[in-house]
Order: sequence, then C-alpha cells, then structure tokens
Amino acid sequence: MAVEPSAPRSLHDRGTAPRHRDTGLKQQRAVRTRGQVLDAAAEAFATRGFPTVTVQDVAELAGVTKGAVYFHFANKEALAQAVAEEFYHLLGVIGQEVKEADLAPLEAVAELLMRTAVAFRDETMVQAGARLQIERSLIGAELPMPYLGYTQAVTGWLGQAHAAGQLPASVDPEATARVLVSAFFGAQHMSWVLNDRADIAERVAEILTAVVPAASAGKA
Ligand code: LUB
Repeated sequence: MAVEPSAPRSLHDRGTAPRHRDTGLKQQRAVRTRGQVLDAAAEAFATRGFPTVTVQDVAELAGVTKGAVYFHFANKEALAQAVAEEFYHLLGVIGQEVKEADLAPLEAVAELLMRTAVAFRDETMVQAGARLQIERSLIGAELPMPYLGYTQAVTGWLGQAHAAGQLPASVDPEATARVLVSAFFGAQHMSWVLNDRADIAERVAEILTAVVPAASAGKA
C-alpha cells in the first residue's frame, strides 16, 4: 500500500537510488505512472484548456485509474501546477543549453528565442504550460510567475552586447528585452490561433530581424 515513494519534482529528476530491488521496481513504476499522468495532463490542458478538463479525462488519456492520478496529484489544480513547473523546467533547460553554447551575446538571444519557438511548435508540455499561463486567473493555485525569467536572461545578454558596443548607445537593454519577450508572446499566440504554430519559427525570426538586426536572426 504505502510503498510508493513521494513523487519526484519532474520527469528529469528520478530521485535517489533504492536500497532494495523490489522498492526500486515499485519506484520506477511510480515514476513512470507519474510521467504518463503528467504527459496526459499536458495533452488535455494544451488541447482543451484548464476549465473543461476533468481528472477523469486525464486518467483516461493516461490509461490509468482516477485513483492512480490522485495518488500523485491532489486535484486538477495540482496537475496544472506540475505541468506549469515542467514547462519552466524545459524552458530552463533551453536557457542552460544556450548559455553553455558560449555564443556572442546577440547570437545567444537569437538562439534562445529560436529554440524556444521550436519548443512551442513541437512540445505538448510547452504548449500546455503557455496555455495554462493564459488561463492562470481561472486556476485556483499559484503558478510560477511568467515572463520574468526570459526577460532577465535576455536583459543580461543585451547588456553584454551593449557594453561591447554591439548595440546602438541609445538602446536600453531591459526595455528591449521586454519588447522581445512581449513580441515573442504575441507571435506564439498568433501563430497558434492562425496557423496551428506551423509558422512560429519564421514569425520569431522576423521579430529578431526587426528588434535586434545586429543578431543573425533565423540563420540557424
Ligand atoms: C514565454 C510564456 C510564453 C516567454 O512565461 C514565459 O516566459 C513565457 C508564458 O505563456 O512565452 C518566451 C520569451
């Protein structure tokens, strides 16, 4: 009964090694089930939105019982929170990869936004997280604060470029970062509504060309 361990933070955090083989297999199964439920919740929230999805819908999509969903998540709000946290975890991985690529600062900004565009196009977890953020006032639970992480990361790189003379002196790095994040947000939403996200990479490339022409936007 009470053998299933507490669920790990995310799909990528699989917890500590088990002491007994039996416990290990149960833990592996629990982690797998939690991942299936989280993926199903992402699918449901991305396609139907928070208000109309039920825990029963998520259980059916995951191919598990409602009880199995409730073992890992207290309610629909907890599912939404976990999906939103996984969304920011995935965005954080993109940011970390761009940082580690050691690009010139304007190239890093372009790479960050282009990679993020591709994730919005291809990853259901990302699409779900973005939709939940739009619906945040309808969700009776705290979601992570949106937009600020990207604004801060982009401000950092634009500040470096500005200090190195790679941007006109009149450019305000923080204001330009807000413009880029706002434009990205608008473009991903428009691309979703108008084209089911098929053109999101092109739309984000044209934002980069317009706002930071000194970056090699969309060349990647
Ligand atoms: C990103 C969204 C959508 C910004 O919170 C966030 O950072 C974001 C939330 O809906 O886009 C990506 C520049």
